[in-house]
Amino acid sequence: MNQILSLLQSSAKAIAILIDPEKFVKADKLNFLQKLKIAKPDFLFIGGSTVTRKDFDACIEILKTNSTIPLVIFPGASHQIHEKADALLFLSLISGRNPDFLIGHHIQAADELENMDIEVIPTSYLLIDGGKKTSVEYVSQTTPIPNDQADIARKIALAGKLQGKKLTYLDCGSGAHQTVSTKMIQEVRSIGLPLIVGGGIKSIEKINELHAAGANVVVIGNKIEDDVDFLLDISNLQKEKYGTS
Ligand code: 1GP
Repeated sequence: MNQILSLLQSSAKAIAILIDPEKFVKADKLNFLQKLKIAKPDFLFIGGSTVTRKDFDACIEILKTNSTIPLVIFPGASHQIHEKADALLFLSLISGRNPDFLIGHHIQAADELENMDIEVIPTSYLLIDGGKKTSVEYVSQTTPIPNDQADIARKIALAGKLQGKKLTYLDCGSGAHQTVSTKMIQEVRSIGLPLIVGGGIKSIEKINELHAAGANVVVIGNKIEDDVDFLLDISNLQKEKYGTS
């Protein structure tokens, strides 16, 4: 039952759209879902720093009813679990030293996850300075890694790999001014785990640049909340990659 991990491992130049349920429930869902169908991203990630269980569950139900794109939980807290999702990134915020985000939320979720038919993917999560204080930094009360310290990021990700993590996620946090640097992507990719990169990515040029540097999956959240038509640009990118069918 490692379908999503295999998909992530074999992904090159993949795109994930991040949906924050708190914002999604208030948005024009029909318009979003129509454009999502056209864009055909490789993954949908769902999660947020301050989401209620009610909004989270409602969002999963809507997405699973209206889309066949693999749905992956990117949880901000232990209650963001749902058996209709295809997988859950079991994130340890190993760039920080807050025990709640290293192991605390995981313990709270463990029994429920064990009894659920959902793929759980151990993931190293590293918060990188993106030029502004983001919700993740505030909520987790951890200090991000300086953006120019690629070697520190590599060492932390390597330690995560040796602990058994299957993926690395480098994140500048939602709405960051600056994205993860190409140098950091190259360094972290050298440890040999699939790499997800997110935070502050707002253009097709930037997506291409981060893919070329070695990111297996690039995550887009805020940009689509601000401009849903960006999904149409993503559609063109996906067509170039996979052909028009
Ligand atoms: C944040 O990686 C995600 O955790 C996405 O960031 O919302 O800035 O695209 P944006």
